[in-house]
Amino acid sequence: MPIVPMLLSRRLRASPYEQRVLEQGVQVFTLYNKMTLPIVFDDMESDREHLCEHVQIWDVAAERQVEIVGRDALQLVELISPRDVSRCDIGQCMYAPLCDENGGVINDPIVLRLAKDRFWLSIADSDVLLWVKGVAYGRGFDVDVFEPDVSPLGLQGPKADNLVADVVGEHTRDIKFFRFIETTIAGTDVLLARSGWSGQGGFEVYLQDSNKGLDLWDVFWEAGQKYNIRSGGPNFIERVESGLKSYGSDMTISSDPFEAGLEKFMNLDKPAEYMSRDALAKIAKTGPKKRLVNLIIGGDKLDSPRNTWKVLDASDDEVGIVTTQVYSPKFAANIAFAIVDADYSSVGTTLTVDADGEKRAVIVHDTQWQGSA
Ligand code: THG
Repeated sequence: MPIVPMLLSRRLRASPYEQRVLEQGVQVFTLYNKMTLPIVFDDMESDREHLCEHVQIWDVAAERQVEIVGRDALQLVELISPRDVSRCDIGQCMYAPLCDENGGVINDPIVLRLAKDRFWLSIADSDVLLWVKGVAYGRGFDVDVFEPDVSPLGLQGPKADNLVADVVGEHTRDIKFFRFIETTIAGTDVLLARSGWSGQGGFEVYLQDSNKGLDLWDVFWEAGQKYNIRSGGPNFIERVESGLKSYGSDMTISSDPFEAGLEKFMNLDKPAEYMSRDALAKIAKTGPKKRLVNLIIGGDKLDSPRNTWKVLDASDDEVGIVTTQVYSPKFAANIAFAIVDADYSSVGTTLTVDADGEKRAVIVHDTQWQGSA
């Protein structure tokens, strides 16, 4: 896998945890919301193994927040998402796709409701702030929309519960999935949510003062020694095994949310106005033209996550593209996500991919990777 160095200039925005991440010997960063996002420390496979057994501390400050606050805040969040955000309690997180007037997916954030009229969109990698500001201005809404000084820190893995209970208190074991509390850790006010971009469970701590980043890190790092804590990051192998899709790779503004498999996170009949209503109603009737599917790719172990391979039918016509691909030690197989024409999306469909000139057999698999081990 080719690894290229990145120059950490001021233009590439720094995380408040960066000093620790560098001290911990980060091997690979990716770029996310114009920030560095550390993703590999030891190597992808051993990072994955450790994540599934212990607890890791993740610098996910690049998951930026877009704050929407003011009298019309709910109306604005409703307008930009097909999910019924009016049902989101204060203290609740909701995974809610943002869709434009054509039904295109703008982003797939976690929405946090901090107060009746105050929300954070915890965004994936696309420019949400400017779009939301434009919508708010165009509609004359009474809201402020801005990027607050908030930097999430992830604690992921099976021992995250014990670690957070030790640091914050036993009551944190009762925080339900996608709920958060307000608390103080290392002398700084944070939100503590049960969430995170792995299938291994854990928490996300939303730091609200970047001057306190290293203090917050150190508290968990020291308390985590007895749990064999290590630095980590969203793991490319584990996330595909767990079925987590990444905006920019597995869906883009050209995807509709049906194609992207986000039906579960939409309420097309919600009472509030939303700008994608007509477009999504149309697609709901005909069904999407394409679908994001799981694929098993035959042949040698894959060693590059770059996603440019075409999916071909029996006559070598292009019927899709691979969006993410990786070798999974757990399933002893090359596992992948691909966007294919809906006609070729049912489980068991056999196709091929053009793997940089080499043809490989592929099969559409179910979304849980059942029976692939
Ligand atoms: N945490 C925070 N912000 C984020 C992410 C995160 N912003 C960017 C990106 N990740 C947003 N995308 C997702 C996608 C999936 C999930 C979370 C954020 C997720 N999905 C669960 C699943 O698919 O199993 C469950 C979703 C649900 O049931 O509501 O967790 O990770 N702060």
